[in-house]
Amino acid sequence: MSEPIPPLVPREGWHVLHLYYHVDHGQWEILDDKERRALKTGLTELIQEIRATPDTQLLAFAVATPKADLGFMLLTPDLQAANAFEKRLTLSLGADVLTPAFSYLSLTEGSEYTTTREQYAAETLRDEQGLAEGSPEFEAALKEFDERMEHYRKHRLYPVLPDWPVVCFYPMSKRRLGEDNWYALDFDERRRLMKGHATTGRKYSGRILQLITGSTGLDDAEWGVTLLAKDTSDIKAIVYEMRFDPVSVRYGEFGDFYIGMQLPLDELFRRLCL
Ligand code: 76R
Repeated sequence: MSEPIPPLVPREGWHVLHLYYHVDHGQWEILDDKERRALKTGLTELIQEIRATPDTQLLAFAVATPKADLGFMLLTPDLQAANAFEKRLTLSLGADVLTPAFSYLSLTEGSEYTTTREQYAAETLRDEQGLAEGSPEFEAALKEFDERMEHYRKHRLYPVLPDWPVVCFYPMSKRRLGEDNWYALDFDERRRLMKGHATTGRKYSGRILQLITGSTGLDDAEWGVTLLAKDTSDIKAIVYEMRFDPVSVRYGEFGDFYIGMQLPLDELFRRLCL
C-alpha cells in the first residue's frame, strides 16, 4: 500500500476556499427521480461529513444573481483535505451538473498592523489617557488589552462564522501604480492609514462580520474579503463608506462581487430547482 499523504497544514491559520457553481439543468434533467434523490442525499451526507471534520466549517448558499447559482465557503487547516473536498463537491450531483463559475483560495491571517502591547502602553495609555506607567489603572487597562487582543487574534486566524444569511465575497488588491503604490509606503504610513480604516470598520460592529483572508501567491488578488450580514443594506453601506476611506480611495482595487444567502440544505435544493 502506498504511504499516506502528509497533510498540508499552514504554520498558522486555516485554508479558505470560496467555490461558486452554475447548475446545468440540461444535465440534471437527463437523470431520473431516483438518481436525483440519491445524488441529493449523497451531497447532504458529504456536507455533513465535511462539517464534522475537526476545525472545519462549510457555509452553503444560494447566489443572488446568475453570476453563479450555488456557493460554498470552506475553512479547513489541511489543503490536501480542502482539495479532496472540493473535487467531491464538484462531482457530487453527477458529472457536469455543477460547473465551476468562480473560485478563490486564501489563508486566514493575522494583521501586521495590529497594535502591539508596547504601542498601546505608550501611545494610548500614557500619551492619550495620561496614565502613569505601573499605576493600578495602567496595569488594569493593559490586562484588558491583552485579553481583547488574544480574542481578536484568535478570531482572525481561527474564526467561527455565524449563520447570518447574507454572504458577500470579493477579491481585493492594493494598487501598485506610479505614485499610488501601497507597497512603496513605509510601515508607519501604512499603519496610520490602516488605523483609519479600522475605525470606519468598527462602526459596523454587530452588523457586519468581516473576514479578511490573504491570497498573495495563492490566487489572483491579494486578499479575499468576506462580509457576513443580516441585512443587505449593511453590506451596501459598509462598502460605500469604505470607498471614502483613504486606503480604498487611493489604493483599493476590486474584483467581482458575489452575494449569496446561507440556507438549510433542503431549502437550498428547492431554491436551485434540483
Ligand atoms: O481586523 C481588525 O479589526 C483590525 C483592524 C483591521 C485590519 C488590520 C480591519 C478592520 N481591517 C483590516 C485589514 Mn478591513 N476591510 C476591508 C474591506 O471594500 C473596501 O473598500 C475594503 C474591503 C472591508 C469592507 C473591511 C471591513 N481590511 C484589512 C485588509 C488587509 C490590508 C493589509 O494587510 O494591508 C483589507 C484588504 C481590508 C479590507 N475592516 C475592519 C473591516 C471592518 C468591518 C473592520 C472592523 C472589524 C472590527 O473591529 O470588528
